[in-house]
Amino acid sequence: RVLAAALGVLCALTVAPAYADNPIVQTIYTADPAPLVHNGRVYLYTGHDEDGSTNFTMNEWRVYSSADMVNWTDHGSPLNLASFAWADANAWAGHVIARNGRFYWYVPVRNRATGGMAIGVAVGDSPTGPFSDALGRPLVENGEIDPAAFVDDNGQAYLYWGNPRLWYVRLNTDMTSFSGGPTQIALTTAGFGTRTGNASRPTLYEEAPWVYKRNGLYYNVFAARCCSEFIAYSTATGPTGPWTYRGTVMPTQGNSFTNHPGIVDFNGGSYFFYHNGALPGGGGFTRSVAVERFAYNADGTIPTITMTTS
Ligand code: FUB
Repeated sequence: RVLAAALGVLCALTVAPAYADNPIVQTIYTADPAPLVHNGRVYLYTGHDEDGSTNFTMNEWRVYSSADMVNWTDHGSPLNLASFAWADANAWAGHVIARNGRFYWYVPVRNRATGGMAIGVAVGDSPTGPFSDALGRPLVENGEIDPAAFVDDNGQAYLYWGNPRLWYVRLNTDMTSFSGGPTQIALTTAGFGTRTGNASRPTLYEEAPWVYKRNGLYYNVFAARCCSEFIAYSTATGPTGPWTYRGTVMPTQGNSFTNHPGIVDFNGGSYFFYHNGALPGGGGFTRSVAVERFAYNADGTIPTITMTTS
């Protein structure tokens, strides 16, 4: 019996997956996760909700990394508002992508000159920086937010963003310029679900697109229906659609009126990053980034994922 018990413990130690507690960061409030897998590590880029915020008080972005999804290293804040001389507020949801040995960090910030939200891009030679403003001006500006970049198998890169609309541009290979103008993705109910009670926003799409390709299928995972947001997704056979609405990824849950998705595959598992208000003092403006491991269904659909807090 002693041997059996010992074997049981050994099996449990060997087989049971170990994960860090949620939220991932428990010393400050973090929001808007954007994971990147690079050279055997997951790099997690986040925003920073400052303590006691009663609105979005966000002045910097932060980086964490892990080789095992259990132990996370804090790399501090290699990018902040002051990095963009032309910006004066709103260090909101960004996205980092690697290309040609460089790292491009797309961020929405307020343009001091216009007072509107614009998308800037910083570049660095390592996933933890240092990063600097690549252009000294916005990459694109139309008052909308939440950039997400994607490089297709043929090398064509895209930048998606938008709230209330959804846009893309074709990025050039330098990743800091684009060809053609910003193009709107048609927000149809077939593509993005049906929202009731809001005539100006008939579909569920709100913000925070996260676009990737898996087994030949393009996924657009997004924050749906402010202001008790849930995470939903659409799929397409091409990077610009037409999109087909596929349903809920993460239902409304947790103590935050926003949520924000990020998905990566790492070491044989799939991971869904999000945020909620789970830390003490947490809420809509004091959020925390968390992660759940999940498995795609056999047909490629994403299962419904619920939040845990520990
Ligand atoms: O963090 C500020 C804004 O809240 C983000 O840009 C949105 O995605 C929402 O999470």
